[in-house]
Amino acid sequence: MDLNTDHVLADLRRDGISVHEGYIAGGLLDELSEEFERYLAQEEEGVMHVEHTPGKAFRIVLDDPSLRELNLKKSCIASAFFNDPMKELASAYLPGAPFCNGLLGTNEFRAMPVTEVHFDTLQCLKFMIYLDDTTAANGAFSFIPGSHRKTHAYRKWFARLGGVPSLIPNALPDEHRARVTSIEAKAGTLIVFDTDGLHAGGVLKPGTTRRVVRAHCMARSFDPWKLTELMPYRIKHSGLNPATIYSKVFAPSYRATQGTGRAQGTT
Ligand SMILES: O=C(O)CCC(=O)C(=O)O
Ligand SMILES: [Fe+2]
Repeated sequence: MDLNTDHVLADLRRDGISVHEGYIAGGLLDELSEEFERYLAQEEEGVMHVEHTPGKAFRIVLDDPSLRELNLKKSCIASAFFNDPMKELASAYLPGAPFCNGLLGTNEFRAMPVTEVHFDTLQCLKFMIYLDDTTAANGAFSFIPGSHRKTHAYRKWFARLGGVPSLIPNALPDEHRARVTSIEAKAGTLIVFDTDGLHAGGVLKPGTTRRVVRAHCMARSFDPWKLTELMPYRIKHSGLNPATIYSKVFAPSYRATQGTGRAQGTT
């Protein structure tokens, strides 16, 4: 579990993504996999099942102090994410963001897209580990390197103009899937990414499965300008909101994500 934080930071700033094959190896990978199956089969204290359309998912609770303490003692999945290099990385990349307040395990087995091409409505730094060898055939995570910069500017102006951050149009029509690069890699690979980069869970071929664990650190959102803060609620939530008009001009092909909470950055 070696991570050179300077290199990862440089990758993240340039591309929005950094990939590390062999991050988890050998016995530890087997332990993570066994624990994953246990949690998927049954909830226990501090571990809850959550809705996940292309398959099944569980959440390891880390945002409650006592459950966090319990999970850091008993869960090797939680411990794989809670370490000093990841903490250091998160605080350098997203200063002030709480460290890994969410941790999710997902098992996809339906032959359908895991997600649309999107950026998360709330910006996060995510750490994702493949538990299986993963290729485009079984829904590999995919990403457009460098796309985080445009989203960041779009998000900043949207918020300043009075847009409701969780309502920012954030998904692209399916023809944009041709633009994403599939991250095909072995079990035990760590992918660190800025969710402002355009990304998608791939499309599973019939009969394939994919298992992934991931943790997220959510950035603080931009503050709106004083004047837009005073906007009446009805205008804020209508097509007259200056942010909505801006979005139509700046990012005309974007629309709101349908489906998973992950696209909202909340899981
Ligand atoms: O599961 C995937 O491959 C994509 C997930 C995603 O969109 C996210 O974690 O923000
Ligand atoms: Fe996402």
